[in-house]
Amino acid sequence: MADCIFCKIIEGEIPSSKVYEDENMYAFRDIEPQAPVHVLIVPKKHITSLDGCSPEDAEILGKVMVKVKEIAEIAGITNGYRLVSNCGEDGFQTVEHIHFHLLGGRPMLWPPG
Ligand code: DGP
Repeated sequence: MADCIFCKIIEGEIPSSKVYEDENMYAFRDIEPQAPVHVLIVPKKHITSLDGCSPEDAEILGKVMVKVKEIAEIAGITNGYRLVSNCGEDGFQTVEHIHFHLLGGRPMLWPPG
């Protein structure tokens, strides 16, 4: 997607601090970390959000989910984490390419606010 910032990061047109990459996903450090460890896990396919995904995306999204624990380990998380996908206006989604925030390195608050 030509004007998508995450597509540009995946293509290497915008620099990022890579944590993990395979044929399906790219994970990198968030530029505005909300926790001591804050990684964005982004499917390489340009899906806009959870609202924008379709049944054909189930395989790739499943592959992301089963890879989370490995990415957490690579990122240095040792005591649990939170995985968040903001969706739409009330979800405070700011980049319209589906992504999962992997947050760790401190106890998380609940409810999240
Ligand atoms: P969300 O608000 O859920 O759509 O999250 C978007 C996240 O993307 C936000 O935490 C900041 C991060 N972000 C935006 N632009 C860049 C960038 O150019 N590089 C990196 N590393 N992160 C970015």
